Amino acid sequence: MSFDLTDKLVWVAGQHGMVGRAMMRRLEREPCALLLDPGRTAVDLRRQSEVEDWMAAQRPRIAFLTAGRVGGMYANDAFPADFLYDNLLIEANIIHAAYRTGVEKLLFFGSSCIYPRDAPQPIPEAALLTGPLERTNEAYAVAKIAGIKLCQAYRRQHGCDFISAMPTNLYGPGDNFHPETSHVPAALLRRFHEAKMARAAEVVVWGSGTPRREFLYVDDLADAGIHLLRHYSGESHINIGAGYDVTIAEFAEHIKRCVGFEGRIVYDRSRPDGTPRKLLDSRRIQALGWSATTPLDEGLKRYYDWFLSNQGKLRETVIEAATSK
Ligand code: GFB
Repeated sequence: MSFDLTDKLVWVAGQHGMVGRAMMRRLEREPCALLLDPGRTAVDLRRQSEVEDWMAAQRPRIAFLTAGRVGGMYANDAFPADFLYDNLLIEANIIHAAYRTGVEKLLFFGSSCIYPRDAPQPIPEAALLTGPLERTNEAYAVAKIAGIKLCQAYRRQHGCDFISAMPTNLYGPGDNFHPETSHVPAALLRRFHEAKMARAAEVVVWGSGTPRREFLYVDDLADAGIHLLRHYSGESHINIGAGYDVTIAEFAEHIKRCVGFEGRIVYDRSRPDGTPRKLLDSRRIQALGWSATTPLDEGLKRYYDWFLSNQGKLRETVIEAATSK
């Protein structure tokens, strides 16, 4: 099968986030039309009637659901109400409105944290809901699992061609560089860079350095998203990974080398490690004809070049207590 994008109006929900921006860059090479996000003040994606009215007026034919509240392990742990509430509302509103307005195909992006903390490695899609989740990101994981189940339910009950993809840990242009709420790639890139500029003797890395993570360059993810849209239609979510993992200590060494920092690395063991290992089994997407192409050092080089040329306008998402508003 090959789903055709020609002349179709495509909406990337969340097009100002890292994944949404990468999707927009990738879609510029496709023969489709791109719908610009209405902006948060015009349409709050957590408000059902605002989403329904906007989608009914714009009538996108294809939707990529990248919008959501995201953050690293500290943000997930500190703001579970926001992560659960915002993500549940955003995905339920968009998926339901997509059904009501006859969206032909929708791709929902989840996260590798949907899997049990002690899932077998590499993690197959079938590991979903087979064991307890990692405590620090349980709220976000439950919301993302609900998104998968929404796509499946609308497919079963209404015949909607809604699919979902589970990316591994991501990095790339447009990342959130807030020192506390970011994921490890942005936190370390910034910290090593600032330490180099300040000629500091050491850089602090959270935790023990022993957890293992798989890192995917965000433009590879966007390419996988287009590939799945074209070539996949089914109930199961599909993993998207790079195919190999590294320890956080090894990852810190890669960033240190990329930035050119010459001091020491020290570990702050008062900070949690989170899940011990998260490596996705990406054989299903590989069988569909897609594999990641950006090696880690090449991706990090592009990431750092982007960081250097965007000094002064870096995104630093401060997570505030949205649910108390
Ligand atoms: O990227 P990160 O916050 O996400 O942390 P998770 C990954 C690992 O890096 C953990 C270590 O073992 C951290 O202890 N780490 C070292 C750091 N230094 C730092 C630092 O300065 N900042 C951060 N943030 N980590 C997230 C979930 O889990 O994965 C999300 O919380 C999402 O829900 C995302 O699913 C993909 O991989 O642990």
